[in-house]
Amino acid sequence: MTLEVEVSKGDGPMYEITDIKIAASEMDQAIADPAKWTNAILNNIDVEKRTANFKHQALKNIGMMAMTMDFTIAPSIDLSTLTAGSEVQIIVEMPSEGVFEVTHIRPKPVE
Ligand SMILES: [Cu+2]
Repeated sequence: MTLEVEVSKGDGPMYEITDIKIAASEMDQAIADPAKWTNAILNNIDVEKRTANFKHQALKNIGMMAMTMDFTIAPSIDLSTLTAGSEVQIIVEMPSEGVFEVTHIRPKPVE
């Protein structure tokens, strides 16, 4: 991870860090592409199994038609931020044959 740090000279002898941000990585650029995201409804969450059931629209990157199914949830996603019944957008990847993992999830943007 690359950090960008903004430093300013204060009134006295001290320098002050006035801003820190994470430099845009390739993944950040990928998730900025609206075509990567698929609309879905989060039906329910199984916290113990780290799976969730979604009604999802077609997932072009893995060649899957629209349906309702369970997905594993990537370890980077905090399950406490998810709300059953909410309209969301997801990015799904297939790390191995037959394994479907939600790698990113966000609330559906207001149109
Ligand atoms: Cu599916």
